[in-house]
Amino acid sequence: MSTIGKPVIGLFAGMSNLLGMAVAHAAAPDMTAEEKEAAKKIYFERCAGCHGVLRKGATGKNLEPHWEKTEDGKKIEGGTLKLGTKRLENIIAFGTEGGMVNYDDILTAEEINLMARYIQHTPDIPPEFSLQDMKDSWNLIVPVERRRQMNKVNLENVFAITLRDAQLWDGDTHEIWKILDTGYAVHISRLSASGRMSTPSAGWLTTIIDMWYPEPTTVATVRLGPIRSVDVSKFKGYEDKYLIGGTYWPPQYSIMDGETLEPMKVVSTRGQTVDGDYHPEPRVASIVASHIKPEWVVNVKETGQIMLVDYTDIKNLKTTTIESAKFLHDGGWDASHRYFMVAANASNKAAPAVDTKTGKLAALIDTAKIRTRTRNFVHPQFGPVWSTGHLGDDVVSLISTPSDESKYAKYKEHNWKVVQELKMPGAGNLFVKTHPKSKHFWADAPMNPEREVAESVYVFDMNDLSKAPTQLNVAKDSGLPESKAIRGAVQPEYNKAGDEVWISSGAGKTDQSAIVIYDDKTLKLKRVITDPAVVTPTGKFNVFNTMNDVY
Ligand code: DHE
Repeated sequence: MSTIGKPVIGLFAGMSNLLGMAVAHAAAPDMTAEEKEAAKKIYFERCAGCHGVLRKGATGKNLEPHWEKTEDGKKIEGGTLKLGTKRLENIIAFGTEGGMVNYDDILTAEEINLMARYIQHTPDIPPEFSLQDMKDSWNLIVPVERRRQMNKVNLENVFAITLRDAQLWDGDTHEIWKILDTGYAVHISRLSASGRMSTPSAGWLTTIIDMWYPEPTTVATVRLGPIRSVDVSKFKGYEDKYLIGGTYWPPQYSIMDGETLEPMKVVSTRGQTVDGDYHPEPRVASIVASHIKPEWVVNVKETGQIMLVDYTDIKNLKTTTIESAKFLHDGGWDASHRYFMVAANASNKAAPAVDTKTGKLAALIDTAKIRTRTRNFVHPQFGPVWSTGHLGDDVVSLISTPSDESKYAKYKEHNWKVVQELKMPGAGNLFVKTHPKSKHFWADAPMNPEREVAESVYVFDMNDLSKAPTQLNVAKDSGLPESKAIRGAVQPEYNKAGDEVWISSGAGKTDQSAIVIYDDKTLKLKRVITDPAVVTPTGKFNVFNTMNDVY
């Protein structure tokens, strides 16, 4: 069954795609060259992440001028041309119940009209980016032999926080250690196997920040493309030898030297989906490094193929490709670090779990919801479980996972089944978190349309998971005045000791944001950080927890 839309003007559109040029559809509204340039920039910065560069859809809907697909044996068609400018303006401005967020507080009315017209035209195709392009962009600022430890900071309790540019916080003192310009649109930060070097994934620029210096220092940079995930080689004997980065455009992953970022290899992810259809833009979603093998798990979003990339011989790269489910996103390890479960967002029916020991698909778990990300803990009744929240439903699902430990053998009958659903006050969850030393399980809901829900986090008691969660209104606890835009509470993250939890509370660019810290045992407010430098914080990555995949 093909779910990929087809261009309305067949051969002509196809040829223009090959030539890398955009062709206006006859019925698309007129635009000047300047308007198109401005719209193209907004599209790549704001829309491509969900809808895809070629607009074929993933987390968001297909936005081609015209598409056709077959569902349950029936041919259906649609497209932006059919929706027209007025309807598109409304969708962009006010969002939809399907999960599209409103942009009326981000874009001006003129920009909304511009975008509504632009997406009725054939998609623009950005240029490719080769190994040579990467090599040309590579900048080794501090050679490896000149790097030495020059501070006594407790590096394992540093937090890398995503703002417009990366920030590093001393987790012991709660003070900003350094704000670094790491390029536009930082997403996540990953830590080297040693925990000394932090690599934020940003717009086009990938950076290594070395924390050995009196102040964290950028030691190398390279341009790869708009990137969502990076990781290092973590297996014994290969610690920090290589770094891998996966891009949304061009659809490929790149392997670099882990300490200098010297580009070594680029591998395209273009190819067939699990249904056998060719996809021109299968983007690299999450990447994780195995602790038990010299391998990375690379999740390719649109094709639903999970690649196990063996990094022992980069020149003769061995890859195992596992068929799973389409629209892979983010995931998490089980407690043993043998199984990796990944969300298959728009497939909406199965969450693939990979057995990295055997290199095979272990299960496709039926959860019938839109999953977000997974965390693991030991359930009092069901033993080891994965947990995953949902963007589109008001529950957190707990899924039983196998274990090699004999004490958990009695839970075998539950393995790969949803054993419990924890009730949330509404949908809109993005992140859940716990810690091996904690008895609490935290879930946010920043995408919920209700202010009260979106601005709060919900804490479950793991001794009695049938109890309703405790609501902590993070925006109120921040003490900041009510902002026009909702001050969503985002991504709980533990410190190394597992006794405090940091939460981002941010609204618009011009509103003061906060990092709100709670005591995990008492759930009492511990500290609010409202430094003016804290602007729209999102992800927070504790060095120890990130380098060891503790969650
Ligand atoms: Fe993320 C993880 C992709 C929007 C905050 N996000 C990830 C990962 C992927 C991804 C593939 C997994 C990386 C890994 O672990 O290897 N995110 C995307 C998107 O495609 C999407 C929908 C749109 C986009 O253009 O990026 C998107 N993400 C967002 C946001 O709007 C968030 C809330 C804030 C932001 O980006 O400004 C956001 N994503 C995060 C965070 C993580 C993440 C905080 C890591 C969480 C963790 O606990 O590990």
